[in-house]
Amino acid sequence: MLIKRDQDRKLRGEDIPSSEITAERLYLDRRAFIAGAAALALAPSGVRAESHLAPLKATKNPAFTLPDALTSYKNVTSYNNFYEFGTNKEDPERLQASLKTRPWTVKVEGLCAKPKSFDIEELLKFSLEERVYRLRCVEAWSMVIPWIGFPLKDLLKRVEPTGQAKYVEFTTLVNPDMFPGQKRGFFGFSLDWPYTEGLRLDEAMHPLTLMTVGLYGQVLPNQNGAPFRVVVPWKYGFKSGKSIVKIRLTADEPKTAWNKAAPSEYGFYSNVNPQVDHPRWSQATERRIPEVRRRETLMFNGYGDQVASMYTGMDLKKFY
Ligand SMILES: Nc1nc2c(c(=O)[nH]1)N[C@H]1C(S)=C(S)[C@@H](COP(=O)(O)O)O[C@H]1N2
Ligand SMILES: [Mo]
Repeated sequence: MLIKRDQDRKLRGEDIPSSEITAERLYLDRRAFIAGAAALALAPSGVRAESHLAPLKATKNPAFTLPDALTSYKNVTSYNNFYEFGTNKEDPERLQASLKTRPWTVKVEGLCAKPKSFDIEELLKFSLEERVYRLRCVEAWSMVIPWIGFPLKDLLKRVEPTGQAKYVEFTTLVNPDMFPGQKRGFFGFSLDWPYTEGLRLDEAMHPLTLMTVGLYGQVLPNQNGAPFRVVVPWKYGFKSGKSIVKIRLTADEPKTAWNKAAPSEYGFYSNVNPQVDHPRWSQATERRIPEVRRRETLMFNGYGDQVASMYTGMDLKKFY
């Protein structure tokens, strides 16, 4: 997030030729046509290469749709922040193949009566929904993504948090063989691995907080945080930790990777707030990838009706 130099260059070059039909188009076609096969038959060969991931069935949840146009599959999967692969937006797509998502276990532990390790196959059997959410990066760009997942509360309830549990900590995999950015001697900006993030327990239990396993009708692409990634749509994107291996219930506010790296720039709460600028740039507006024009950033990323009450009485300039 500290490095912005590639953004404009990358964005300008990113327009998709109209001749190229993306997985997004395929996805929309699938919805539009009863015969999905017809859409596949019409697609040029390039499409199949882009949508090789396993399809994932999920029930569309009509309570979580948006009037906004979806960001293209191409943009969602080629303009990423995933510093385990490097700091450039194109690094995650370019280097993603080294991440192996099987076998994969997620430990849910800490202050709970029934700590448990969940195999990824077990997590895929949770009741999966499709929800369209905005994701607003702290760098002042945003996307609109059809995620597939289930509310985190469904998982937390299974382990029965104790009365002492006040926070939830998320930990991303550490494995330098899979993540070049974690290698010793990696040349470039590096975080203190593992990437950790955290939420207050009420935020974690909020129905909007989604544990995701897919997007655009398929399993998560590696670059988007496969195989298991949290999505917190009213907070800046960095709160949505990728490739999660541990979820821990704690009494104290967890340390978070970006807060450790630059405490004056990235706080624990990190709610999207157009009124509180980042020390080095405004948060009042944003660019919807791949647009150039700016639009106004909405308080809590547009989810204020659902989440504002959790912060009643808090000074959001202080708890940024
Ligand atoms: N483990 C890990 N999770 C991460 C990041 C990261 O570098 N490592 N980047 C964050 C940031 S800054 C953003 S904006 C989103 C980007 O998600 P996307 O690439 O799927 O759009 O992932 C977040 N989760
Ligand atoms: Mo971000």
